[in-house]
Amino acid sequence: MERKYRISARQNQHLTLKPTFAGSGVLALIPILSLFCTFIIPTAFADDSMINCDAHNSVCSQTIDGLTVSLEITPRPVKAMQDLVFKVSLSGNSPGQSPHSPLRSPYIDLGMPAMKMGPNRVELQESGAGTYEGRGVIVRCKSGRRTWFANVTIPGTGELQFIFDVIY
Ligand SMILES: [Cu+2]
Repeated sequence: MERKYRISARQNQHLTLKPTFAGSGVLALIPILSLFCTFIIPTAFADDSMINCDAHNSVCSQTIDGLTVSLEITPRPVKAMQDLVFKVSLSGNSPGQSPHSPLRSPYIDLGMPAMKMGPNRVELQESGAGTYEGRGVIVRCKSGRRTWFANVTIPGTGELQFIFDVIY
């Protein structure tokens, strides 16, 4: 099965996925998402000055309304075109109590600063007390820019944006 995939990947020159990704549903989105990368807003620049999260080396945290929201992306370093696990942890206020008990699980929208990107939402599932996990893929942008954001929405509380560098 794996060998068969490898052969077909070689035949399709544009297919850059490694065989280990076979079977991952999110990868089906890559060809679609890649199309949006071409829509660059010309005035956009200095993306890296916006970086507020060293996702390659650490868990990143921000606070909103007394709630500490941590984002961890694995495996590290964070690479494009790879199946990634996004883990969001809520602490500070009891996650199970009002007003910070999410009406539904938090979710993440991936995108690039000042670029018009296609929708790329990572749905998170509760994996423990105050922790939520989901899988997603960051595509390789044709512009060559490597600054991406993860916009974390906590339903009923608000949104936080983690901006980080991605390896291509
Ligand atoms: Cu892009």
